[in-house]
Amino acid sequence: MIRILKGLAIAGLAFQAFVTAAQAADIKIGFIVKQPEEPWFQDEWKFAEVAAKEKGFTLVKIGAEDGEKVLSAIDNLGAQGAQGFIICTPDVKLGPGIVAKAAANNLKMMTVDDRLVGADGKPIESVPHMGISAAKIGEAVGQAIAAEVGKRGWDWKTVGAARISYDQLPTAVDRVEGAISSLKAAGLPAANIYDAPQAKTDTEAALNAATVVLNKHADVKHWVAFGLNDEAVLGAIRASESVGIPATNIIGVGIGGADSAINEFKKPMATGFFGTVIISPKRHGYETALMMYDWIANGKEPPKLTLTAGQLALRSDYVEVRKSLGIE
Ligand code: FCA
Repeated sequence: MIRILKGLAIAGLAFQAFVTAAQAADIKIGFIVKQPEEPWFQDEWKFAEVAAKEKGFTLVKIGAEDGEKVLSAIDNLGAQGAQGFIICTPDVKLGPGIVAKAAANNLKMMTVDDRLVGADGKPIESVPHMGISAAKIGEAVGQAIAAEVGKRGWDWKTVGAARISYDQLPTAVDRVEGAISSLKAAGLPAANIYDAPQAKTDTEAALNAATVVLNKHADVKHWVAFGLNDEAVLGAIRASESVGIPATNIIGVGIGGADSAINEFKKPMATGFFGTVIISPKRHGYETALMMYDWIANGKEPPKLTLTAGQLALRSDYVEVRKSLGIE
């Protein structure tokens, strides 16, 4: 009798495993990103793929650089029989439209990196979100710059700050304002901060924005630069090179830590790109994909808000920092 019961129990377990595997195979999750060519987003996708392999679901990666592409991507996911998606939208103001599109297609959704805003300009709190601790990370950027300004013995009065900005994106504002608060606390006069608004969040747009500011203030001797991400700061550094500012006269610290930053550190001669705050594409890609899977497969809704931390890495110590984070 016991043996029969045991046999039944084992058969039951096997059946359960079979059902779970079959369910996972039917699960399809979209991962929509605003800038597919950016290494950060490539990494997010890579880690989401790890989750897909681990759980056996299908991941559909879609690049959507504008609102029209986002809306058709969501329709497309619906038509393909997906059950949910994760999105970093090209424009957070599309929030209500994206939420409505997801509902019309009966898709669960969560956001990553950039949080949707509603018609009232406030974050849409009903949509689960994973972002970075933007203000804190920005403060770390500012502190790293300030420490180096001190080491180089610059007088704050002679320092110009290039604020590479993308103010339509709240996380971008939080990041640069965090940096500014640290820099001001260290002694940077508010009048020395020059806004360089970028039209897009890539290196080229940042280069264009920074060039205008550097040319306009050609009398400034020492520069510091910060922005939304590594691309923004790299744009400022490329601009400084093109107008003839020596690498020793500019200190830029980015946010990200993906290939764009690491390749810069690997250059034989130090550039003005002094450091980056490394953030985690593994958490943002792998964890969001797992959360979405768990929501679809087990009805477990993701937390409404998850904020991830960053870790400063400099050209001089990035290898060790990456090792300590388990990246290298
Ligand atoms: C935003 C930026 C990306 C990355 C991400 C965490 O989406 O555009 O470069 O920093 O936040």
